[in-house]
Amino acid sequence: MQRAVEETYQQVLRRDPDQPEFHQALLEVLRSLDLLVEREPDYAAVLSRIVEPERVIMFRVPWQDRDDNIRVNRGFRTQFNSAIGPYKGGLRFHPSVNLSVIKFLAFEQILKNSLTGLPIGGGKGGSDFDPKGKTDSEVMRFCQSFMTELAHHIGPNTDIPAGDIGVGAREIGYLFGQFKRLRKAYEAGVLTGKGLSYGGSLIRPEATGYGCAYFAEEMLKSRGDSLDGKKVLVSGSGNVAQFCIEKVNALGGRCITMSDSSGYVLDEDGIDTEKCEFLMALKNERRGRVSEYADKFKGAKFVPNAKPWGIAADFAFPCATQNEVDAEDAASLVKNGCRGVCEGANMPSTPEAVEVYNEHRLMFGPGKAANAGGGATSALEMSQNSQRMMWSREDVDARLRKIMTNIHEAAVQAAERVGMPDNLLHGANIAGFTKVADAMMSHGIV
Ligand code: NDP
Ligand code: 2IT
Repeated sequence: MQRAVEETYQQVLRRDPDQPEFHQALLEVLRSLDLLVEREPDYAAVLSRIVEPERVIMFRVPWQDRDDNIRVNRGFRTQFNSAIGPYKGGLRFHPSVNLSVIKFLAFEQILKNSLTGLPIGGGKGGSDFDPKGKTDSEVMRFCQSFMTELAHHIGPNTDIPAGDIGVGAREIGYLFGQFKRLRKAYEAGVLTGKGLSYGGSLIRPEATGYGCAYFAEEMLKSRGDSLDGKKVLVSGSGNVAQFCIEKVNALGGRCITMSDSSGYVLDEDGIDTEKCEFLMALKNERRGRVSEYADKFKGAKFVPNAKPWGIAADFAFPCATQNEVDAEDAASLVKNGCRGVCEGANMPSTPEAVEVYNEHRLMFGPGKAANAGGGATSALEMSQNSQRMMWSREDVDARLRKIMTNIHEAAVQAAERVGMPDNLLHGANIAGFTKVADAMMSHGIV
């Protein structure tokens, strides 16, 4: 590694030795930036600043459960980089959330948001609160308490949160309601992923999953191929997975798996439109487990405590969570004929899994490029809020598709710039970084 790159990494390890997820995300990016700095050494000057968040906020979130017990969770918001726009990124509610997880996600978000071509910086937040098994009233009280503190730090021109794992339409509604009450003003652009009745954008719920399928279509197109007729594995069964399945189907593919933390479902007949509707109602309304899908549809089977990566298929879309595909899983994918992996989730492949993809020349769409459609459409929601207008479904979807095409193109070009054609991971890291770094250099040492 170039000296400046290595020193930057060592400094982070010394300062925050207990943040493995952040180290992993950072090292992956630094390996790409090493190629850039070797050719364009001026960029080295930005490294020590871009790895340090502009601000980290941690706070107590007290709330009362249904039996009047006092519960205390921890809230986070990492405002990582505002060089090209206000901090932007989701909120994750999951028991595994800690500062390392939030910093890895916020760091990824800087480069991802830059890739969209829209003026949004990078941030992420959340809590170790577990919405599973909680009543709507408990979730509402938690969201109100969380927002009571977070409201001091966000605004339509400073920091704009959205959803992520465990934060969907219900949570965004409660968070917005409390923000509006505290602020005594209607600042619609403070959150994205809002309901359509109060400032949401058409296609925002669909955007991450649709965008991921569009990105895979671009990767295949560059090789004269398409998703049409492809057998596809999907993991997860939440927001990203649901709309990824829907769009892959629409593009002629056949999705045969989904999963949650209890196991996976295999449906060789394909998760068609009707079954996808059942899945959405199961997950978004009844908040049940994927095993119920296998109870409902003949031919589908539920495999507990396992991941879907051992099933033979042409393409894989990991859409659940970080590090869900390891080297062994990657080897199974390869052995069973898989030709490409497109990441709906953030950092779902371990570095060792990515090595296996590269060794076997799989097409690889890294998360920060392939799942950027969510953040991009959030920025389109902000534009509509500023205009006090609402664009049509067709309009937003066409913009999303164009953005995904542009991201693919930018990653291809940046990969060529450092002599690594076809390596979209290096390409995405470098294309995302250079725009932010150029802005930081213009701003002086701040
Ligand atoms: P949801 O909460 O809607 O769904 C998450 C899914 O992943 C569920 O099926 C969940 O299963 C599963 N999952 C979560 N954590 C784990 C775990 N530790 N082990 C196994 N399975 C797990 O979240 P999203 O669909 O919004 O997010 C999925 C991924 O996509 C995340 O990595 C997120 O960061 C990323 N992403 C999301 C965007 C968005 O717009 N929502 C945008 C870009 C990326 P269970 O219910 O059992 O926990
Ligand atoms: O990881 C992500 O890009 C998100 N959770 C969505 C961020 C956003 O601001 O819509």
